[in-house]
Amino acid sequence: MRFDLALTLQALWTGLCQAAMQHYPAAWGHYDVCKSQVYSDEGLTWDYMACQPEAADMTQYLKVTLDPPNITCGDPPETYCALENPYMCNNECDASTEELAHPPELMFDIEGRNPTTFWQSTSWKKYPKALLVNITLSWNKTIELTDDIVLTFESGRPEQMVLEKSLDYGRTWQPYQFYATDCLDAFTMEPKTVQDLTQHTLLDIICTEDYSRGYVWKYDKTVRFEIKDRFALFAGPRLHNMASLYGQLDTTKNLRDFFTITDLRIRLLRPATGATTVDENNLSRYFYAISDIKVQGRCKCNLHANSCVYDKEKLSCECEHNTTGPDCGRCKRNYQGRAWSAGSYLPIPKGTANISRVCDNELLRCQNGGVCINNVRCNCPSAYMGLLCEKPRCELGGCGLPDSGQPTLMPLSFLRLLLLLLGSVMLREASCGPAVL
Ligand SMILES: [Ca+2]
Repeated sequence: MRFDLALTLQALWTGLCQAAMQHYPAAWGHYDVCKSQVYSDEGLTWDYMACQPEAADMTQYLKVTLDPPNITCGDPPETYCALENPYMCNNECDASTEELAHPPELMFDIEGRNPTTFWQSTSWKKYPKALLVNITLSWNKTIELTDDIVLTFESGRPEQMVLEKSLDYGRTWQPYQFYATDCLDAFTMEPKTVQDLTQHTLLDIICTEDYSRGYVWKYDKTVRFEIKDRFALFAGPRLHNMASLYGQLDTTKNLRDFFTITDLRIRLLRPATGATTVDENNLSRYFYAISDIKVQGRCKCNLHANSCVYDKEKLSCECEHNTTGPDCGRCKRNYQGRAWSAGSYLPIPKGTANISRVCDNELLRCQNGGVCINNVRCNCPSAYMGLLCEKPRCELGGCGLPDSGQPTLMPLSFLRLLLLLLGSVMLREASCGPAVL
């Protein structure tokens, strides 16, 4: 099942963009400014810096897909019982009644009011066959996670689940974390927590029992993937030393890729049962329900953009530094004097833009007597224009080369006569229209 919030998202994004467009003073390590004008020996020129968009709530820009597609409750309507009390059966799901429907988009709406809104699966009526649900979140864009992924369950938390990520738009998947009440039994993995990780084992994939034990509905409703605890291994407990983290991200591609995704997949493998045995006479007690999913991140722009736009249901970076592409992953046409490279967080605080060069003394020279300025522009003689001064500057009507054998431009007076004639014909055909002359 797919859903689409294009219109609302567009409005939200416009608001966000306006906020993002305001340039704040270059606070230490924020990388929010891509370039600034400076005076140098050659006059006013641009100083380029590494830059990245601000972190935002990324759930506004995703598409959600459920597998199997008909796993959402309510078609046909069903009544559910409470996990802790099989005789309390007042949870009704009916897809055709708005107040009783639990579609997937309710995992991404704004919470804070009571009662909560949530997506709910069908119950485990095919027990002992496993109740499996895949929830895939797709951005169709590389994004970098900046905060913990948090799932809030309305039901008991699942006894077994896996969080997976993709970096290639869903073609291949890697696990991010395993969750189980018994890691050994479920995945033959030793239970661990994020606190067991060190700088050297940060990329290890662990199974944790922290978020599966206990089925008390009112408490312990969240399942986390701890991004900040992992950042803290380099940046310190309160992330006060982000320079250290940025330095590591700069030099370690694996680490950078670890926090980068295009898709997330939540694989729900076994619902909460609250006991060692399943009550086969009351399978309406077992199901999944999720009220909220939080994913904070930013568009990956390779440190070449400080804003990202959402247009036609797609995020893309607003690239600077003569780069282009959804992730600013290549040089703009005519700006390929040097191979493309990502910007760098170093040196702190401004980083390095690693700008694609327009001109240099070896590969891409300014032509027709132009002079290369700071590798980013050619200072052209007055008779020439273009990036490399390759085009003669044309005066009005003066670019023709009458003796070259190519068709010559029509004289201006002849053109005007032709337009007059055309105009009078059109005026006869229609009573109103654009003025011709
Ligand atoms: Ca909700």
